[in-house]
Amino acid sequence: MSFRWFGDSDPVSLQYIRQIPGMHGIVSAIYDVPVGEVWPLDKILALKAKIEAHELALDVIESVPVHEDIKLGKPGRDRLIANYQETIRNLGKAGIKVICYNFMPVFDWTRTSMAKLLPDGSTTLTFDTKAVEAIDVSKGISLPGWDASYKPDELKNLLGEYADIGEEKLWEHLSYFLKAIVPVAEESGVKMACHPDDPPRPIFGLPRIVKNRDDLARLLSIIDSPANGLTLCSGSLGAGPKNNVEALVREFGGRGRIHFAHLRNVKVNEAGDFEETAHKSECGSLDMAAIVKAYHDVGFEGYARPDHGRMIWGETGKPGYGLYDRALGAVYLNGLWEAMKFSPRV
Ligand code: DNO
Repeated sequence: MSFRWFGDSDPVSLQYIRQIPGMHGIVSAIYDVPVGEVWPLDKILALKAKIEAHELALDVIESVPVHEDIKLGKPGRDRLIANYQETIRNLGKAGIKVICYNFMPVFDWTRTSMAKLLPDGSTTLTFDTKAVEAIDVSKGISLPGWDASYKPDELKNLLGEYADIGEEKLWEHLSYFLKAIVPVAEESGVKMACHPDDPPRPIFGLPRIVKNRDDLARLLSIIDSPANGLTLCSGSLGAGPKNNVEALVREFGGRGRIHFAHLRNVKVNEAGDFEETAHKSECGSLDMAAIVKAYHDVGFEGYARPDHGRMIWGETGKPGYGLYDRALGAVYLNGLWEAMKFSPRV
């Protein structure tokens, strides 16, 4: 069990994370190296030492971001890929076991509200399909969490560059990237773990290719190596009304290709609108016990994290990444996992 921590600026301290029962490790990243540049070994080692001083492990990195020029297949990509390879080598030298990344054009996870007030007084992240469709991309995109990420012109240019990149082109670019980095990950003793698209569908006319069972199977078939694996995010995939997360765990976990489990619950409707909920099965649409059981049945030995949580008990901080609800989630998930010892593997 692990917990995401955003470094020294994170309002949640390592000390508090350490106090969560059954907490083994931290999932983090180097945040002050520009996307596309090499993560120096000394920075990685310093991060690791800081975390280990709190008796926590740093085995998983989330994420090493992929530069847009790699996703766009631009001529400069070879230099950026060489840098990515060097970062993988450095992470391997520091003993990192799993690197999470994603291949979503322009936007990483996207929500329409970062703090929807729920009847019990907690707040949560939500996604409303109609609100996203109503946005006129040509006039600029204002979305919570993204407002300050790009200057309007920069965003316009970037979206323009993606105009001729359909799904098949994006697959080609992913494949080019994986063929270059997976052998380096193998040599470095590191496993790559692609995070699915969140939400699992195209947004703003941008292609998205890691959305469902067939996409995951296709990604894994590009290179049939354990170093080419998945971060299976129950909340992201679970927001696709047709995705069956338990079946995905059985299929891809059974093949030893899930290295990192993101475990959270969502309440989702037919249109694909969703709200992030507390972890317990009855709170959302996903049967968390069945999902954890599937991990147990396939003999999962990878890493997990409670992923997001609501904001409860008056906490303020980074939406989705407060201490309290994630801690409750971690303990709930550890409880389910411990109870699996009474459950035969099927
Ligand atoms: C959201 C996260 C994602 C994830 C990246 C992985 O909270 O799960 O931002 O870190 O997509 O590359």
